[in-house]
Amino acid sequence: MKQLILHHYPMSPFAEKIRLIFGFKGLQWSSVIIPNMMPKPDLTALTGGYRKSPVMQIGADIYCDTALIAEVIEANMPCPALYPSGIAAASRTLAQWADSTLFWTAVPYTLQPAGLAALFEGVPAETITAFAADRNAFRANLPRMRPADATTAFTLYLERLEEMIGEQDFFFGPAASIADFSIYHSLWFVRRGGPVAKILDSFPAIQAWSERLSAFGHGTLDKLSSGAAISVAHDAAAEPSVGSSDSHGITLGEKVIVSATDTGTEQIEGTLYGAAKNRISIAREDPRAGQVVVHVPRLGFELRRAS
Ligand SMILES: N[C@@H](CCC(=O)N[C@@H](CS)C(=O)NCC(=O)O)C(=O)O
Repeated sequence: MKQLILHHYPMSPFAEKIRLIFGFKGLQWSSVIIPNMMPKPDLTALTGGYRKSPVMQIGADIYCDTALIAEVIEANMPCPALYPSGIAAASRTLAQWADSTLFWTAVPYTLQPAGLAALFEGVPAETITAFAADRNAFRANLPRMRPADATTAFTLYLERLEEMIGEQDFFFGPAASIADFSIYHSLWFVRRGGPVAKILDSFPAIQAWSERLSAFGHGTLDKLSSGAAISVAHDAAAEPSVGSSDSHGITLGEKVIVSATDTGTEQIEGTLYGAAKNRISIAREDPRAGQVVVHVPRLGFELRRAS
């Protein structure tokens, strides 16, 4: 299998989702640590602007968003399955809810003053101020949830999840699926919040399930510098285009812009290289990375002509 490179940082919940999927699949991967706030010049040399964590790189192919990254990992290593037959659609749908609604409830729940103090213990005040300003811009499109509302909603979600898991090993029965990994990373983040993590003590089925998930580990990894990852892209050729099943009336080769619609909406500009049912691929030229192809999922991204 080709070298899998993950651009991420330790405290990133969405990165934890992918690190654990690497463990689940028993994969070997290369770890590039990126900054946890802007600027991220070596990451955006590869992505053309996309700034979120994580990003997966295979040669000159750059995969954004964990929904797509998980699909690409599955295509490279189908067993054990992330989308087991019979529960594939249900697990994708629950995963989408967890990556959006559950995550954006767990974050304001955790970042109330007591959780914030635990997460940023020992961090200089000016770094915390810079981080807060970065995240205010990052999530400007989303409504703000106050701590009391976040606590109420998060408690209700945990009660539902506890009931859903019941006696089962995983959310859809004896086999893990993408839903488990998507639910896990939000709770993993809450667990880092010191006193606010106590909320999880009241949910024994979730606790037991969390331990099953974390036992997958992170696979085997080696460290790579961001400069070396750029060289890997520079020296590789991207995979052939997936062709076009475009619904936007844009033909391959036209100049386009894609961007996420929820958070981190920085634009990626290039030419349309591929337009599959669930994936958009954009070719772009970077002074350092050379010709790269950036892939984003359809869901959660918008595509438009550059002019
Ligand atoms: N939908 C994205 C969400 C990724 C995301 O929001 N990641 C967070 C970190 S866990 C992020 O990028 N925050 C801003 C940053 O790290 O600069 C995905 O599934 O990959």
